[in-house]
Amino acid sequence: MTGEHRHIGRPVPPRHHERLVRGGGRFLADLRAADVLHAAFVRSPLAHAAVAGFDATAARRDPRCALVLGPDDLAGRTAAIPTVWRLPGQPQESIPVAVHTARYAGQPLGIVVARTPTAALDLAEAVRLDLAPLPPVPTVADALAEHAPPVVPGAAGNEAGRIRFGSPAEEIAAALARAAVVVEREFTLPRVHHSPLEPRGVLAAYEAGTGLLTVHASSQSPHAMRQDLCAVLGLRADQVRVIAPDVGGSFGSKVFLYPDEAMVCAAAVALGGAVRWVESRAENFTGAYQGRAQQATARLAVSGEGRFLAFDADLLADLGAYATQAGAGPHQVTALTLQGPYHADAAAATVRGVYTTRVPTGAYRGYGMQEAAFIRERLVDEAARELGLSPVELRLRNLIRPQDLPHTTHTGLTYDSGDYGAVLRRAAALAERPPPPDDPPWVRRATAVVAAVEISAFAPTALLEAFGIAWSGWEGVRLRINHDGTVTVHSGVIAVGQGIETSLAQIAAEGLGVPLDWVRVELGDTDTAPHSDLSAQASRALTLAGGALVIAARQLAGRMRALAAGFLKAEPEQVTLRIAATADPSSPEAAFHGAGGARITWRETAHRGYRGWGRAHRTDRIRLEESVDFDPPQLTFAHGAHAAEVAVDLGTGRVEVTGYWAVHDSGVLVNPLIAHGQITGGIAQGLGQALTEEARVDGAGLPVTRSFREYTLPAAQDIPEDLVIEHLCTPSTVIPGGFKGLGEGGAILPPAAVACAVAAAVPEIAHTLTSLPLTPSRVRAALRAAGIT
Ligand code: SMO
Repeated sequence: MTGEHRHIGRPVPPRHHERLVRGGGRFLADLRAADVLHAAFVRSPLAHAAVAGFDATAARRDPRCALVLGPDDLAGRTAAIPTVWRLPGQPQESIPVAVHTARYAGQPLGIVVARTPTAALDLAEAVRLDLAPLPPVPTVADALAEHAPPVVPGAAGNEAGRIRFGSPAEEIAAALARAAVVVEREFTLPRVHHSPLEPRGVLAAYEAGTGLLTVHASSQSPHAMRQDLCAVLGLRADQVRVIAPDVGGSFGSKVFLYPDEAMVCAAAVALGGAVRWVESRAENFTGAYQGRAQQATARLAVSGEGRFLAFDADLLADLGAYATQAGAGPHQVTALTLQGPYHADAAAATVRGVYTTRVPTGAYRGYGMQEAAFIRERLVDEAARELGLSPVELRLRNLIRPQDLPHTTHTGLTYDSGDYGAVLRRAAALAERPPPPDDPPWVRRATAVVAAVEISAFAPTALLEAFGIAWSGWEGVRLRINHDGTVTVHSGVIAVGQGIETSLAQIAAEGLGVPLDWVRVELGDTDTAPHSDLSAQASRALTLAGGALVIAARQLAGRMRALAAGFLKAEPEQVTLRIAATADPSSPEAAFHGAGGARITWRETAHRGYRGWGRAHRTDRIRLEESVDFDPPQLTFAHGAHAAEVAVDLGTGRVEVTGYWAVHDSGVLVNPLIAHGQITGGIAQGLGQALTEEARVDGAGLPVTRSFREYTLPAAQDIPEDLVIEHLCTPSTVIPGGFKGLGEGGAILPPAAVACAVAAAVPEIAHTLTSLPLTPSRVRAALRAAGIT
């Protein structure tokens, strides 16, 4: 609009920062509620057992007890939670809330509601469970062993189903046959915890008089939660309102309704009152869904000239005891993105979902793309070693070039725009530096560069339909100029600490040509937000809600101008809008100007519009509100290259990341500060998975990692001081505004970058670097086996 109000691209401090830092956050535990009761769960202490008895007599007799619901009570009050993305042949189509067989340690079997949180915990302990133990099936190998105990009825051999994506088998076979080099390796990406700062939590209040259930939840997808709650509790959509207050991180662990969350809501309905549950960290470690959990046998075929002939993988997905609502979704995305940013004559992957007696797995930041990048980039590295080529050179030879775009991969993904070579070369150049002169002889140091694409704008509804996902992919926004000229944005995406409210405000302010502080962004309430099935996940919020907002702001700016032109008795093109940066909407410094010094302030225009005074003029519609739904024509692909420098201590096996350089193309950046924060956070999480994180159980299937004592997250001192992030920008060709995603990008590449750098530092153990995390003990074992230490 006017040149004074360029907001897109400005590093505006995110709106939530100061409020949260000053303690002004309103997280689930902070919400006030009258007469609220407190919930605790009776959880299975065993990994696998028939629940023969659930005796709550003592608990119910206690005066502090308000309600106990055991498996039989829940069976009468709840239906199962529906799934939305199933594997072909998957026998289990929903997740029961009422269970009579425990299939993982920590599984909720019943709920106790009492006057205080402590009383609820006491009374939950007073419930006497009669469990008949069944054999645990803690690993995929156990599950696939001959005569393995069945986990899920109807799942032959504990297989949930399988699916194959990509080139026909004959093409893969032919490529393997004509290859000069075929590298095949086995990979393990262990289960990991999301570890959000704020664990899960629900505050559910039911009013018997009105029949309304209001649920506050630490959720990243309130509309999805409402749909699931309706299905589980048999309520109508107009009876259920879900609100996400401040959410302290989610990373994929708060996408779906969990059985324990459903129980809290069922208890509120049963009591006709308010019930709160705030998850403890220990419960989060055992009861929240986990990420990754993939094993792969994968191969890369390369010609003598170093041309990629085929990528091929057999992926085993540890689904845990139930296929969650998206089931093997992340693993399917691994299969879809295995080819990454490279040309290849053929590419394919098969996914087999496997049930084990562990907590279910699901979405985690990067959603299968981190796994794909690790497998692919390690294979490329190993092939380079066998061919005697530099790994960077081999990558550059095969990267898809800008002139090849748009390019459709063997799995049917169409990359829209980017310069993969420029990004890789830039990362390599940034990482180039002489080794420090003072490295002791027991330290080996090296650098590696790796590359990946990041699916964003997930997803065109037609694509979801093609994948059999029972969801819509579009995102809607409602943009309103209020009667006083201020601006309100409603969207179904939500803020989980990623700063989306600031980015959307910038897009609206720029589109309307107004100062940023006139714009308020309202998110997270199903009563007021446009419907959104997918909300804040899959690097999609900015591309889809932002894209919709670009369109809405353009339309509304035009309407406002036409309205002002009517009042000024001029044609819209003859009218100019001038707003001083610090003006408020009623200031003469914020006005439309016509001919001969005529002007009308922004506020007066809105005010008259609301009164209908413009109706006599050329504008036939003067509602100062726009609702736009945006369903993208195709996915858009962000991409990036990361370089890691590591120092490997040959004595202890410790890997230190001494330098890290990330170059991303996330299209048009709305807010570089937010982009920097997102990429930094993603890298930190990815480094944790590279070096320390693994959710473990013992032989009986009982969780060993139950706190941050046993489960090590990277701390500030583990993040290299030399962390450099740069952006090269190729605007998306499919998203209005040219935006691409960046929420997951930072997390996709660190494990690949670190493992490839360790391989470069200690080539003698390169072939073993296929399992994460690269803990000192694992690296030292490899060093010892290679006779180095
Ligand atoms: S793994 Mo995400 O929250 O799409």
